[in-house]
Amino acid sequence: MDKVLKIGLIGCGAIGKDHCRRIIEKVPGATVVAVASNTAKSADDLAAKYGIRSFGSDCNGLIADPEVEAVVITSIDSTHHDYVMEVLKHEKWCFCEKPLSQNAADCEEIIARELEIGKRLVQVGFMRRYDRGYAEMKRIIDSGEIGAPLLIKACHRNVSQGPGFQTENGITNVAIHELDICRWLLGDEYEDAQCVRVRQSANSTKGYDNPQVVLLRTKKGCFIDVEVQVADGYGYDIQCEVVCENGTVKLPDPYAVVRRSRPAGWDSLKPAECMPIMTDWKERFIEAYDIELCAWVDSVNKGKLTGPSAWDGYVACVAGDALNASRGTSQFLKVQTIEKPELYC
Ligand code: ISE
Repeated sequence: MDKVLKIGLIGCGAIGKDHCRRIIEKVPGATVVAVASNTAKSADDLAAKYGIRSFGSDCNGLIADPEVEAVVITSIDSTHHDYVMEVLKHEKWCFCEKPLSQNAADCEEIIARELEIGKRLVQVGFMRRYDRGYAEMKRIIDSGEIGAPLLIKACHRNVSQGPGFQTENGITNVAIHELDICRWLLGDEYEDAQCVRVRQSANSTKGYDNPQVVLLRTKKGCFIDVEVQVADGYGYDIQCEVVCENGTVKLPDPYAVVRRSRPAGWDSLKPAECMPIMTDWKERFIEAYDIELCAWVDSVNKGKLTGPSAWDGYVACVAGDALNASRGTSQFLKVQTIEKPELYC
């Protein structure tokens, strides 16, 4: 019989529930055997739904349990580092949702522990690398057909944020996706970074900056500009265009089919109402999440991780730290990493 990887899942909020369903219903070669969460009730409810074990709020107990071979971490961002370190204490496989940690220093601890073990055990949930649109953009850029990449113009817009959201989270929780995907698309590393506060939207009444503009320069001299709106009030809108020497590549909208007809009430519709726009971020990259977890399980079952590493999680956090430190300084700050260990080359 084929191997079935037994997974324990920590964090039973929106993405936790989604990944639990995904693994049980869609991912071959794996199942979820146990769940735990900061709030015991959400773990109990999810466990009851699938008839699996609940560890309530005992997340470390779940990690230590002998039946659990791999751990998926989908808890709140500030808990990621500690749970990853706990999983590494038991030398188990770990899939950690982005961000790997809240800052670069915490990521360095994770890297040091992996180096001690001598094996990659951690994968970070940068699911955009598994999205067909981004993958096709990368294929075209890497083919060299349209020349060398020069610039990236991107935007990341969310409808709204929950309580407790802070300006810094616009980088560590939201723009972190761009910090990973831009270096992946360009095959380049960051030189320096600057976060610019611009005119604030009328939706910015909750005490955090909105929008913020993220500027990055790479070692090869590419320039990246990302508009980050964490409360745009209209939709989950992700855009990315890479300008190359002899052409451009642009991320397609998720609705690839463009309807050209007159729906009922057409005359009274404003143009903006004609084009559907998603509001739930879990839907926008739904296929990428499926492919990502299938690829992770496949690589774990083969004994060698291939997806975004602790190093990738670290580089994104180093850039994030530089951006947060640069806010209000009007200066580009160096994105200074430690030397890349052989394990991640
Ligand atoms: C959200 O917190 C996420 O985790 C998603 O991955 C991201 O795409 C979204 O913009 C964030 O708000």
